[in-house]
Amino acid sequence: MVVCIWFPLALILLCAYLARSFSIPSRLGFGLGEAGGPTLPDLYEASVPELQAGLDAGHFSSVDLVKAYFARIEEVNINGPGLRAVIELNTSALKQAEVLDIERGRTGKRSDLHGIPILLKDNIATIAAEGMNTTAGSFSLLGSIVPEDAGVVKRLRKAGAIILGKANLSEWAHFRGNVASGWSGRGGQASSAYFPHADPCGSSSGSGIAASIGLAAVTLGSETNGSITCPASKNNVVGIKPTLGLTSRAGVIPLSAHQDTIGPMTRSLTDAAIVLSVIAGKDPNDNFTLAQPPVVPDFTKALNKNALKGKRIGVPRRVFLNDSMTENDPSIGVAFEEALITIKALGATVVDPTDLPSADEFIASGTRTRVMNVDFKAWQLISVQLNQYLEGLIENPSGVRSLADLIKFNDDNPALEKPEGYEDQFVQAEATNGFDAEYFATLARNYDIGSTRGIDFVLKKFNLDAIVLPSHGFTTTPAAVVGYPIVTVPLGFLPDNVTIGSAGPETVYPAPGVPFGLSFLGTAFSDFELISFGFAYEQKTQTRLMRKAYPAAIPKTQLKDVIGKGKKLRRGLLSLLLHLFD
Ligand SMILES: *[C@@H]1O[C@H](CO)[C@@H](O)[C@H](O)[C@H]1NC(C)=O
Ligand SMILES: *[C@@H]1O[C@H](CO)[C@@H](O)[C@H](O)[C@H]1NC(C)=O
Ligand SMILES: *[C@@H]1O[C@H](CO)[C@@H](O)[C@H](O)[C@H]1NC(C)=O
Ligand SMILES: *[C@@H]1O[C@H](CO)[C@@H](O)[C@H](O)[C@H]1NC(C)=O
Ligand SMILES: *[C@@H]1O[C@H](CO)[C@@H](O)[C@H](O)[C@H]1NC(C)=O
Ligand SMILES: *[C@@H]1O[C@H](CO)[C@@H](O)[C@H](O)[C@H]1NC(C)=O
Ligand SMILES: CC(=O)N[C@H]1CO[C@H](CO)[C@@H](O)[C@@H]1O
Repeated sequence: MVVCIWFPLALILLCAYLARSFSIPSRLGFGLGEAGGPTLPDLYEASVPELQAGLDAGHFSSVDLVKAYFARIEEVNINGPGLRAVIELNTSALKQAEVLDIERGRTGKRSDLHGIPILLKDNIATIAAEGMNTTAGSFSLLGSIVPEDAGVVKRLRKAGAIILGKANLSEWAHFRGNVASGWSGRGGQASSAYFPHADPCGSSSGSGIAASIGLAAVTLGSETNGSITCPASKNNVVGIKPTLGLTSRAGVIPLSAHQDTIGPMTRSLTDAAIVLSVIAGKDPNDNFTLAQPPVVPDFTKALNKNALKGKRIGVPRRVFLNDSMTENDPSIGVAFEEALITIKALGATVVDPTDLPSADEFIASGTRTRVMNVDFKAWQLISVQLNQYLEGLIENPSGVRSLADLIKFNDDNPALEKPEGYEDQFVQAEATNGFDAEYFATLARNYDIGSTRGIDFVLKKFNLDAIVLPSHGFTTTPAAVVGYPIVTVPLGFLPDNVTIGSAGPETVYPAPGVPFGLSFLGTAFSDFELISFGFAYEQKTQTRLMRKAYPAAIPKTQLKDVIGKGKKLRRGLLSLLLHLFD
């Protein structure tokens, strides 16, 4: 078309006419919107299918998308409300976007994520040669050279996704004792976009915040115990904590091989299903993935509005819905009861109650020692795995190569890695030694309380397809200890008159308007079904857009602000010419 523009007028008209006859104009970006240009999606909410449609039609390019997301991050990350959701940007993202745009034009898109910008939690490794660090938020890993991309990153790259940058997190995925959620040494204190300084939850805090206001098209988080579910819930987005072994943890800074999972955090289940379909699959570098079913489902096939029809959904009330134990605001319970009515209206049978025989064993007080024991044994594993990760680095300028080094680094650098009493868990993990009989007994007991007398027990006893709970409280723990999936979707918002509480030195919770989610839980590899149930609920209720982020936290930059001026002129001229042929 560039050629057309500079030819004599007659030829221009001919070019334009031919282009129109072959309906090329819309592909090249001359589709006519209200103001003579195409209607561009609002990046606050834009879904992956909408972005793909615009990219395919040539209304904008991936370069435009990267520019727009960079500008949106610039507006609110350190500036403005200072949400501190993003820790680092990928300096080669623009260049990559250009290459992917050209490829789209020549040979079409590789996948639904072709040219789509994604933010990764900062514990997911990306090769250092391309200029980004992988640090879990800690200065002790700044400049470290990882041996290779994380398994999920390899898949994203192959699918043509653009790695936009790294998201802030609760440092070391919250393995820092009593430190506020969303705080890391490198990234500072992140906060939710729904109330100034609100606790974003963690540890995938930045991923949740970034997804909630469109700082990227989609994001990835990781969960060991609640770290996708809770920040998804508190930031009004969808989260999928996949079954352990569905997504590879290779190259992800480890906490527990028996609990860690990587999953999408997005504004809709449609986007989450698209991302999960790309990142799921076997990886020889994470042998837990070898146990997954032979074929990775196309999770977008689960997006069925009628999926709850004829299904049986259980409500495990004891402990999990007892506010005096969960300390959930009563408004969450009220919204949950309404959700049950919606689920019934969608054609499901709600079986209520379906208590977990092991319920009391998840309470933090009373049987605290038991839960602590579980944690302690997880720490034993961390001491092994984290040491392996640190030893496996090709280079680490801080010199940290073991958990012992890490404890020393933090002690030596209080100004960077400051919070008082932070290293309790590191010290305790370091104090463990090897896998003894008690360790294996604890694993067995976890399986017992999570599955045998937990989730699988009630699924079988009441012939259920899934169980449902508010996403806050102890909800995530039974699934965590046995590696079962959770799908969380927006459920509601704390009322405006809620009493503001403190969540840390710089954060508040509860606070007015802070979102909360609804979790669907099931057995191993029921991810597909849970996605379908969440989708039916999401589509029926459309809760997410019932409340937006506070005004200062909403970035203003849109695609129209970044689409190249030169291109705009060309587009304008051609639009004019095309009108002549209408
Ligand atoms: C990553 O860390 C190194 C220091 O080791 C720094 O030079 C580089 O700028 C960092 N990358 C980014 C994108 O901040
Ligand atoms: C930057 O983005 C490009 C495009 O996705 C990707 O190939 C590259 O690996 C990214 N850089 C890093 C450090 O992740
Ligand atoms: C993975 O490998 C380890 C030893 O390398 C082994 O103990 C474990 O059972 C394997 N897990 C699976 C799921 O194959
Ligand atoms: C809720 O928990 C409290 C203890 O914190 C207990 O006294 C009460 O009986 C529980 N309520 C129900 C309905 O189980
Ligand atoms: C998981 O998180 C919940 C909620 O923060 C907590 O009560 C529980 O003790 C944790 N469990 C484990 C095994 O880490
Ligand atoms: C908030 O308002 C609701 C009704 O609008 C009321 O039921 C509730 O008690 C109020 N809560 C507080 C903390 O004032
Ligand atoms: C991308 C970005 O804004 N990164 C910032 C994250 O926070 C640290 C600490 O304030 C800054 O140094 C980075 O520039």
